[in-house]
Amino acid sequence: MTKTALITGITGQDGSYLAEFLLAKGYEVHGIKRRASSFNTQRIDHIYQDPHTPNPRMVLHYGDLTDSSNLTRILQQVQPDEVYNLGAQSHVAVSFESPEYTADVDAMGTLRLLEAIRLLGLDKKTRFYQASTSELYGLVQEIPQKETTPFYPRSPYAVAKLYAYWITVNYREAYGMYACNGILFNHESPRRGETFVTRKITRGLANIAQGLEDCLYMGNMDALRDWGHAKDYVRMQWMMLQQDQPEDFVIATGVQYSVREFIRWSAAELGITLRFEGKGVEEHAVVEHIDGEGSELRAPALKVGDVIVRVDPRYFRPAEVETLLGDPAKAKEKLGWTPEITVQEMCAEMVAEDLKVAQRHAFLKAHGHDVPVAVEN
Ligand code: NDP
Ligand code: GDR
Repeated sequence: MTKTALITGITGQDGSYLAEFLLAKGYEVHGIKRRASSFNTQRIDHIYQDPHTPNPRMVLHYGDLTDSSNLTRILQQVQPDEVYNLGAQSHVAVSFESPEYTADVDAMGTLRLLEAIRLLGLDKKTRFYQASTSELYGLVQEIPQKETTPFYPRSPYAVAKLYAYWITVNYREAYGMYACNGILFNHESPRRGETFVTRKITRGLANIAQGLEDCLYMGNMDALRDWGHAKDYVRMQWMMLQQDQPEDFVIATGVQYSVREFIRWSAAELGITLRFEGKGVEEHAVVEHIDGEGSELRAPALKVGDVIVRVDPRYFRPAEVETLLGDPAKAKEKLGWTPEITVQEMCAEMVAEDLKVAQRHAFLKAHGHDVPVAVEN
């Protein structure tokens, strides 16, 4: 029997990898996309199926997590075996600027979905995955963090996700629903949104190396994160819904690095050795050495002594999460899950992808065309 899945947030990083994964497993995949004034389906265009084809296995529905009636209608129509609630205002810094909207989507949106499943009588059929987050640990109470570590959220985003975490647990306990939380630590990929720190770095440095930008402006480079690859993490999202009993799991690699280290690796992928100088807001990174081999292709715009990374306090957060390190032992023991892609391999993949785009843009610019490289980040 073909299984049917509904993914909120299908147009996002995880949604796109999860949709690919489920299609490969033979699922019929439905996704909710938001109406936007321009196309917002770039991450899933390669798996899009024309609705005119007979029995398409991937179907998109317009919708929004702030709209109960819309969610109810889609659930009623799709009757999914599995719901993956990945939709969210997912940017921590932005949540300080739009706290109420973040709460509406991330907290209330989760409640709306769970309640719609229940009221439609799908609670015994439909399994529910909630995209919970290591941000719940915030001001960490224990190192490394595991399923039993107390939460201490540090942003409107994390507080909203705390509600979503507990309402998922509550619907499981109160109504016997198969509902579970994946407490996922940071995961990245070439499809990562451009304003999250890893992608901002790989894209920014690739652009600088190609002469499209001058300098990368960073916030807190001391922050420590446990970074994995999104492909490994969506596999685990699916595994969590295939167990006999619903349970919550931490998904992490168990190693952490600083933002500064990620900058160093990214630069190294471009053949550049950086030297960090100065302290606090004065800190900056200087090009110390350029690897001769292939440098005319990778970093033609750079020379030794260029300052290409600086600090801009604009990117400091009102309350920071300084350190996150997950303990994925339960996922390994109970589900046999281990990450297959290291953070260094992921960094190399991200730089390679961003370099290709930057090289294309540099070529166009050299031939007199406008290229839209700058973003507000
Ligand atoms: P993205 O920001 O890449 O994707 C978020 C998705 O949610 C997009 O499809 C977005 O649509 C959609 N969305 C935003 N607002 C709404 C709304 N009001 N109604 C419906 N959909 C909406 O996030 P990721 O793929 O990285 O993360 C997926 C989930 O996992 C999120 O819930 C995130 O909070 C959580 N998470 C992520 C981690 C990570 O490191 N990536 C770690 C732990 C948890 P659009 O494309 O139109 O903007
Ligand atoms: P995070 O990811 O807040 O952990 O949330 P992000 O990549 O935005 O930040 C990671 C760390 O890097 C520091 N940082 C900067 N961050 C950004 N975005 N831009 C900068 O210029 C910059 N300079 C330093 C941050 O302060 C932070 O400490 C992500 C999101 O995907 C959430 O949805 C998810 O829940 C968590 O990961 C786990």
